[in-house]
Amino acid sequence: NQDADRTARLLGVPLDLGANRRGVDMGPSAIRYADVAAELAAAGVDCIDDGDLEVPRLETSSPAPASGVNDSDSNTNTNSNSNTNTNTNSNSNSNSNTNAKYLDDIGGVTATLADAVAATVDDDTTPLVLGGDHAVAMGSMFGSGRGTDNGIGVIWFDAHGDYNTPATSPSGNVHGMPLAAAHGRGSFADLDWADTDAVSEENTVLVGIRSLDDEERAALRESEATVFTMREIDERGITAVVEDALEIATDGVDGIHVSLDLDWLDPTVVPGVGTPVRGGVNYREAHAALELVAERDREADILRSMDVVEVNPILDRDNQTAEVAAELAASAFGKRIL
Ligand code: 5AB
Ligand code: MN
Ligand code: MN
Ligand code: MN
Repeated sequence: NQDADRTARLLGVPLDLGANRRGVDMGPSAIRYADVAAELAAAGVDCIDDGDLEVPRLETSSPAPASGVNDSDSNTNTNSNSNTNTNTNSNSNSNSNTNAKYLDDIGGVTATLADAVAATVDDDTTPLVLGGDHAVAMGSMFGSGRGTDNGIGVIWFDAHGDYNTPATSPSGNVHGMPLAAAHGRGSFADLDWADTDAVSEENTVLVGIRSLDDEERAALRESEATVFTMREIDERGITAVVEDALEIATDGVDGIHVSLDLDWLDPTVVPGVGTPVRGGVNYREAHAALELVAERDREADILRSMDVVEVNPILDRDNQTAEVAAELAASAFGKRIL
């Protein structure tokens, strides 16, 4: 056991409405089954498990926005919050969100999660959000950055940029949009649950990217975010790249959110992801990266919140992707070999 003085709060969010296939809703269970609590204990971290948020189920939700034209009764789910109807002016932008499936339901989950994350951070406890698809990161970021003077930095470990908007998305899947939402891009600027002040764009760093859609690439190029693709990792090595990412993400903000999409790793290491892309980081590189986060945190107390997302047990083999998720979270929270 090690001498960290951190308390982690597990917040499970079994959301799959943001992804294009079933299975990631079982991620929180699989990560718990992989004994994330014991992994965290080995890092010297006390762990409180708050269980799972209630989320609308795919079977009882409609992909079209409740605010869409002539579709005012589509949002019939009893779990969705009353604040999910985001377009108060139904004529101005009711069409711009129609290519974001289940956006109203996802907005309700986001708002609930953001409140839980903000309360956890206020309590000097570190939220570890267990996804669920990557849309949950909106709630993590909005809650983590709430009330900060300068917003928070973000390190986004992912194969993908997740920088589409409803207008640019080729799939309509919201898990490809959370970082664009955090920066208030496109129609996300009009949604009342999307807190565009929570995250500082210039303190946003994407690491390990290897799959971008055309409009998404253009949006990222003109954004203030820093993108380290796999090519930079190939050339300079994972530690140099992550050191730079930490420098940029922490500069002038109160702390950072670390968002770990398991498809960041190579699919040979993590078969249980819904959108695998060849050519990702290997097991040791992933640990090195998250151990550097912990090292910087020991020096300067930078880690405000983290999420581990996109674990799909249906596609996994022997729960190994969930195990990797649990181990990497523990590394970020300070687990050391010596
Ligand atoms: B993930 C794609 N860019 O927008 C899209 O797994 C994939 O959270 C998004 O990174 C992948 O649908 C979302 C083609
Ligand atoms: Mn991804
Ligand atoms: Mn992602
Ligand atoms: Mn995915």
